[in-house]
Amino acid sequence: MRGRTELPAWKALAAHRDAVADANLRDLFARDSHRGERLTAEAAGWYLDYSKNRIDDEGLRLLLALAGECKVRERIEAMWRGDKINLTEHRAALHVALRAQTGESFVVDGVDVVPEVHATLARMAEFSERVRSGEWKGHSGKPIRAVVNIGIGGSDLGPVMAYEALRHYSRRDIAFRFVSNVDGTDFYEAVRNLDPAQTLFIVCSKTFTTQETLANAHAARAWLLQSLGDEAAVTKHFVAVSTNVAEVAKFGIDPANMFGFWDWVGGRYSMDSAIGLSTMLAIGADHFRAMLDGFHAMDAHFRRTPFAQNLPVLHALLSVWNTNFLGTESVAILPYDQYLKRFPAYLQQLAMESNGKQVTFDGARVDCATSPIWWGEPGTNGQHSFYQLLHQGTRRVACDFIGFHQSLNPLGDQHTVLLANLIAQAQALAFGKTADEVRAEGTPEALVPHRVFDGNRSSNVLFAERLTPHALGALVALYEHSVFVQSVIWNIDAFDQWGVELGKQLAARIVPELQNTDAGLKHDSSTNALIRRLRPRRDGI
Ligand code: G6Q
Repeated sequence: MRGRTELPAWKALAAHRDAVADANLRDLFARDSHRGERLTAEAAGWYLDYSKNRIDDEGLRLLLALAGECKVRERIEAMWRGDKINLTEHRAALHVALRAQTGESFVVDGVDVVPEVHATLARMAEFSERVRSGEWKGHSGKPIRAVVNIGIGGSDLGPVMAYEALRHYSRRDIAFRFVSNVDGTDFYEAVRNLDPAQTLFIVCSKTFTTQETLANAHAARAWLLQSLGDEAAVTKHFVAVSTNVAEVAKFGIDPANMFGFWDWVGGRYSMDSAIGLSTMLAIGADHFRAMLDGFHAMDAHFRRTPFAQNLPVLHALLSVWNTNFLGTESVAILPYDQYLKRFPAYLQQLAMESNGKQVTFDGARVDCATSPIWWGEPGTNGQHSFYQLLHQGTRRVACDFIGFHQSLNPLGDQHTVLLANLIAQAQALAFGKTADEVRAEGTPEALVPHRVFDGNRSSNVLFAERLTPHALGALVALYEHSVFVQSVIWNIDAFDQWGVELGKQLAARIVPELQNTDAGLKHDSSTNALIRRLRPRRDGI
C-alpha cells in the first residue's frame, strides 16, 4: 500500500506549505477582516475558533481533500456499522453505542447491542439511587459515605477526570476517592480517615487481571475485613465493573454486584460505560444521562455534518497540518476552568495511547509523524509556569484553549479576569509583539530582543456556555472523534496498545528477582546493577 505521503493531497499540502512558508497570522488576518468569524464552527453547544492556525483557505481545502483520499467518511461509517476496525485485536470500536438513544440500533456480530447498553444503564441508575438514598447499607447497617474507585489507565483516568469536572453537581456528603497506582501510598492515602463500615469499593477492570488493580483490590478487601471481620461484608462493600465474570467471582465479588461492558469498548473510550459508575454515584443518574446526551449530540454532528463545518474533523485535520506540515511536536491542553484540571491527563491517554504508533494497519513503518505529545495544565496557573516556552521558546506547541462563558462559582469579577486571560493568551501567541513595537514602549535597546514575541503560534479556542454534564460529554466526544480521524489520516490502529506490553512482561520477571536475593541475574549490566542495588535496600528497611 502507498504511504500517506504519496497521496496527491499530501504532496499538494507539502508544496502548499512551502509556498506559504512565509505567511504569518498577522498577514492572514490583515488580508481577511472576517477571518476570526469565518474560521469557526459550532456544534453540540461548543464553539470552535480555529482562525488562529497558520493556514489559509487553500490549505484547508487541501486538508479536506486529504480526508477524502484517506476515506475518513467511509471509516466513520465502518465504525458506526460495528465493523472490526480495531484490526490487530479483531474488535469493533463502538463507544458511540454507549450513548445510543432509544430507537437507535448498533449491531456487533449480528446482535443489536443497544438494549444491553440501556439495561446496564438502568441497573447502574437503580444501584446509584439505592446508595445515594442510603437504602443500600454497609455490612453493619450504616449508609455508604465514601466511594473508592479502584482501577488504572482507562479504568481510572475517565472516572477521575469526570468526577473532578462535574464536582459542582456531585453529592458533597459522600467522599469520592480514586486508587490506581500499585504504589501502596495511593491506597493508604485514599482510605485514610475513611470508615470501612461506610465505604464502598468499585473495582473497575475490563479484564480483571490487571496487576495494579488486583493488588489494590486485595489490599482493600484486607483493609475492610480487618475492621469488619466477616467475609460476608464483601458483598455489601464491593462491586465490580468488568467484562470478565469468572475472574470477578474468583475474587469473591458476587456477580450480582457486577456491572458489565463489552469487548467493543476500549479502556480509554469507556468513561460513559459502567466504568463511569463512580461518576453516576457522584452526580446521579439524570446528570449522567445528560452527559451521555452531550456525547450523543457530538456523535450525531460528527457523523452527519459536512467536513468543512465538522468540529472533530476540522480539529483533527488542523492537528495533522500542525504535526506533519509545520513540524509541531506537541499539543498543550489549556482549560481555563479549574474543574477540568484532570482533563489534560485524560487526553494524554486518549491521544497518545491511541495514536502513538509506528506502523500502519498492514505492519509497514509509517512514512510520516504520528501523534504529537499531549500535555497541559489549567490556566491561568500555566501562565506563571511554562507559557514562557509557548511564547518565546524554540519549539512550536499547538494550543487548545478551553473555556466557559459562565462560571459555576462566580466570585467578584474573577471570571471576567479568567476569560480575559484566555483570550489574551491566544492573541499574544498569534500576533506577538515586534521589535518596533517593543522599542516604541521605550524599552532600552539591549532588552529589545528579550521582549520580542515572534507570534505566529497556532491555537484553537473552544467555548461552551457552562461546564454542564452535557458540555463535558460533547467535549470528550469531540476529542475522541478527532483522535480517530487523525488515526485514519495516519492509517494506524487507534484502538490497540501493544506498546504497553513489553514493560509489563519485564516487570513480571524482575519482581521475583528483587524478592529472591540469591537469584542469578542475566540482564544487561545496567539492569543487573539496578536490581542488585535495590535488593539490599529493600531488605534493610
Ligand atoms: C486503555 C488501555 C488501558 C487499560 C488499563 C486497565 O485503553 O487498554 O489503559 O484501560 O490497562 O485495564 P483493565 O480495565 O483491564 O484493568
